[in-house]
Amino acid sequence: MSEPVKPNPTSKYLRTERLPSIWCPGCGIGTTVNCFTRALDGSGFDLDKVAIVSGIGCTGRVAGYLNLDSFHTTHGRAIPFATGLQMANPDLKVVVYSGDGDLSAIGGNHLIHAARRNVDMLVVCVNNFTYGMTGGQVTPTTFQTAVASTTPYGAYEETFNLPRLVDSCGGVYVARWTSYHVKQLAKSMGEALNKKGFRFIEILSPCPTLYLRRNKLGEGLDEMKFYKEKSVIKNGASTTETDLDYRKEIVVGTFVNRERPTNVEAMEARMSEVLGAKYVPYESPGKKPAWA
Ligand SMILES: Cc1ncc(C[n+]2csc(CCOP(=O)(O)OP(=O)(O)O)c2C)c(N)n1
Ligand code: SF4
Repeated sequence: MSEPVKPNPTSKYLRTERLPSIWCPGCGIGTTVNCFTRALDGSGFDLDKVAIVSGIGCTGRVAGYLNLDSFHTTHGRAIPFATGLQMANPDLKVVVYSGDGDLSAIGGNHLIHAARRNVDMLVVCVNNFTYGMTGGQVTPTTFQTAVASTTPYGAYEETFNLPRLVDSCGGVYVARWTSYHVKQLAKSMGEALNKKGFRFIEILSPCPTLYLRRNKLGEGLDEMKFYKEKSVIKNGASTTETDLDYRKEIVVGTFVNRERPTNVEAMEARMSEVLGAKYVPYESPGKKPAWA
């Protein structure tokens, strides 16, 4: 007699009625979602208090597949939307989940200022080095010499090292993994979910359809083998030593885990210092203030 099939532990976190997903075979985005559901599974959080926000792009579709309060916002605007959500309801755990183009190109200004202000949110960036959804254009993370639809002779501009950028702006938790590092990624997501302030996890991930194929780098599985061979785990490494180079060593790990007042805490401290007893502590607009 055949054994009963055990339910997949991730199913309860997904809108399974929407499956199969739009992602291509070999795409790394789904693997990262699996890690995220495992992090949620181990967290013990009230899922009614976790909200997920994404912008536009293949990664931006993640919000629609998770069985949480999900918001699919406009391109590059996931962080400001998430900031409003968090300020309106500070009890929520707010997660932004989006692609490298969405977060660091059109949304780059929001990324640096949310990190500077230490807004209380976790930002997960799936970095596939290209604009997947719109046909493989160059992004701020595309390596020099890699080919994109808009750089047919190879990219030539300097690239962002996203962990270094967010660290230098003041993010309190900064990590990089690849979609090969499923155990470490799930653990890191769990750690970051449990922390306050601006947390950022970059995940290097294959886009076989528009990046790997165009650069003659094989299929998704070939890229996973590449990640396995070239990654070096250096937890606590200075982000100045984590620059990436095309097809060279990949430094992964949790680089930053520091404490700093969130933007709301900093505001409270300043206002209390200046106004003393006259200061009425911040209450979210949705709640009645304690004194009313
Ligand atoms: C204001 C605006 N400009 C451009 C677009 C077109 N657009 C949609 S998704 C996208 C890029 C997505 O790339 P990325 O964030 O890297 O995500 P991926 O698809 O690779 O996961 C662009 C340029 C848009 N929807 N809105
Ligand atoms: S185009 Fe690339 S990023 Fe988008 S689903 Fe396909 S493989 Fe994934």
